[in-house]
Amino acid sequence: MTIASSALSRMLAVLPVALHAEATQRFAEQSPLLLQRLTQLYGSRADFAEWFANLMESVGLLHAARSVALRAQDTERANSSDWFLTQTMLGYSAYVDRFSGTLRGVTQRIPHLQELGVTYLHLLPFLRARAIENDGGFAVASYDDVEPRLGTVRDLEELTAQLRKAGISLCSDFILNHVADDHAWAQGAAGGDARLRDYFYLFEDRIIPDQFEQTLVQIFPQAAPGNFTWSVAMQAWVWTTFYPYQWDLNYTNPEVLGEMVSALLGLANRGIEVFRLDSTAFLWKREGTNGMNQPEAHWILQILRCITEIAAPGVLLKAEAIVPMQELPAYFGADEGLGRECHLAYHSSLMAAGWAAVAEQRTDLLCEVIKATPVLPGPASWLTYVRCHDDIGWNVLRPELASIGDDSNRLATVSRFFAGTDPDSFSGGTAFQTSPGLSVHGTNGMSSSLVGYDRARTEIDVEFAQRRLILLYGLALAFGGLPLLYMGDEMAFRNDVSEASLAARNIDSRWLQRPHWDNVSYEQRHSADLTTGKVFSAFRRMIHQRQRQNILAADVPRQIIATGNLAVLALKRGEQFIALSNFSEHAATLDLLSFNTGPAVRWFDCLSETVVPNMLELPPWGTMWLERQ
Ligand code: OTU
Repeated sequence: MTIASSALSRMLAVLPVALHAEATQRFAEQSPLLLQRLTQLYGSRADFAEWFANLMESVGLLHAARSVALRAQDTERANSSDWFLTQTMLGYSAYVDRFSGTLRGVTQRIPHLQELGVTYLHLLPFLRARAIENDGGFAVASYDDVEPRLGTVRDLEELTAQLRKAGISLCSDFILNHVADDHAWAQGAAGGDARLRDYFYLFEDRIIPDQFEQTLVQIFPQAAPGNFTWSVAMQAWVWTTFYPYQWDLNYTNPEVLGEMVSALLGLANRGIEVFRLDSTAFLWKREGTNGMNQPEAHWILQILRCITEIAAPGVLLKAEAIVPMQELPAYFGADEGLGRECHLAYHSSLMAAGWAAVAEQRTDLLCEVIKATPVLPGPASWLTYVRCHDDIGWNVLRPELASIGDDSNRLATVSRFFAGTDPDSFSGGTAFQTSPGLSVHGTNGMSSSLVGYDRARTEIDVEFAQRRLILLYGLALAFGGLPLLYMGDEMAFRNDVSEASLAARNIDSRWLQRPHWDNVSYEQRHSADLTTGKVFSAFRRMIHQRQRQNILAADVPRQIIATGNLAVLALKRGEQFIALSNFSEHAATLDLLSFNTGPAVRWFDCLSETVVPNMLELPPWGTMWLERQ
C-alpha cells in the first residue's frame, strides 16, 4: 500500500459508510498537494508514513463528528464555491466584551447587524486566554475552551447556530503562530516534558538568537523589543515574536501541526465558518531573513486548506498577513493553481493608502496601489477595510512609494499628520511604537477621531469629518472585495480615552481604538439631526446601493480613470459604474466626457439620487457613485 492509500483507509475506517464515497473523492483531489507539502516538511522522519496515517485518522474522526447541518452547508458551498464574492457580503468586526458583554449577548445584537446588512461577523479572540495580560485574547491558553468571562463552548455553539439562521457567518481568529505562556503545552514544557519542549523554539544561550536578530523585524519595538525572551522556568531563550508571553510554535515539529489541525477542525465543528489566520507571515523561521513570508509558511497554509477541503469544505480561510502587497498573491496560492491556499486576505496597503490620501490630499500613491493590486483568479477575494483593532501600519506602502519614484519622507509626514500633535492637522490619533531607528511605524485611533470629529470646531469641520469617513468607507465598499466594518464606525464612535482604559493604553496604545458599545449612540442612530444619525444613514445608503449593483461584486474588474486632478480618484467597475472620491478640501470640477467611457448617456449619482451633469462639481471630500443610465 502506498502512503496515501494506507492513510485513506485509516481515515475511512473511522467514518460512517455513508460518507465514504464523498470522503474518498475529496481525498483524491487534495492528497497530491497535501502529501507533497507534508513530505517536503516532514518526509525525512522515519515514522512519516505512520504519522500521516494517524493525522488522517484524526481528520476522519473530526469529519465524522461534524453536524448534519454543517455537512449540508459544506455540500452547498462546495457546489457554489464563489458564494462569498457577491456584493451582498458585508463584514463586521468587534470584541465580544466591548460589543455585548458575552457570547450570549451577541445574539441581542443580531438585529443591529441585520439592519446594516451584515453577513459575516468577525469576533475578536474569544477562546480561553492567558490570565491577566493577554494582548486582547491573542495569547491563547486553550483552543478547546471559551474564555470564561465571555461564556461557554455551549454558548458558542448556540451563537453560531443563531447567526447561521440569520444569514451571518461567524469568523474567529485562529492564532496559530504562538500560544500563551500558560497554555498547557508551555506549562508542560516548563515542567521539563521533553516532548512539549519540542513544541517551542528554545535556545540555551544568545548565539543563535543573536544571529537571527540581525535580520528579524520588530513588531512592538517599544513594548516588546526583540524576538526572544529569557524564561526562568525553561532555562532558555524562548522565541517570542510578539509579546514575551506569546511563545512561537515550532512547526518543524509535525506534532505541532497535528495539534493545530485538530484545533481548527474542532472549532469548525462548533459552527465557525471563517478562520482569520493570525500572523500567518511568521509561521516559519529562516536565518538571514526578516522571518516573514517563507515558502514553508505557505506550505503550512496549503496543508490546512487541503485538510479543510476534505473535512469541512464550507469553511473559509482568511490570511492576516500585514505585509507589502506583492507578497499577498502567494497567500491565495498564486503558484499552486486555483483555490490552494486562503480564500481571503486583508488588503492592508489599500487601507493605509486611503488614509495617506486623506492626509496628503493627493491620490497618486493610492492609485498606484490600486493599479498594482493583482487580479485574483478564481474564488478569492480581498478583505477591504478602513480600520481594525490594530494600528495602521505605514511601511507596507514602501514598494508603491518607490515605484512612483518617491521614497522621501512622505510616510513620516503622513504618520505625523495622524499623531495628534500637528496643530495644522484635523486628526486626533496617536503614533504607535515609533522607535528612533524606524522613523515611521503605525498610527492608532478610531476612524472618527482620525477623520477629524474630535478637533472639529465649526459645523463645516463636522461636515467635512463625516465626508472623509464616507470617502474611506465608500472606497472599501466599492473596491470589489469583502468590506469589513469596524464596530462603532457606523455610528461615529470615537477614541476610547476613558480613565478605565488608561492602564491598557499605557502599555499598548491600540486600546485607543477598542471602545465599548455605546447604547446612547445606538438609540440615536435614526436621529437625522445628530452626528450618529447622519453617519448611520449614510452608511446604510451606501450599503444598500452596493447590494443592488452586482457590478460591485468582488470578481468584477476594476480600473482607474485619469481625472486630471491629483486629489480625485475615479474607480470604474465594469462598464456601468464609477466611484468618484475627492480627497481634497477644495471642490473639483470634472468633465465626464473626458473619461471616454463610451457613448454618452446619463450618469446618475445613486448616493444623492440625482442625475449629474457632464461638467460636474464634486464637493470638498465628496463621494459620488455614478451609475450609467
Ligand atoms: C496580529 O497582528 C493581531 O491582529 C494583533 O492584534 C496581535 O497583537 C498580533 O497578531 C499577535 O497575535 O503581525 O501579521 O502591528 O498588525 O501585530 C499581522 C500590529 C501582525 C499588528 C501585528 C499583527
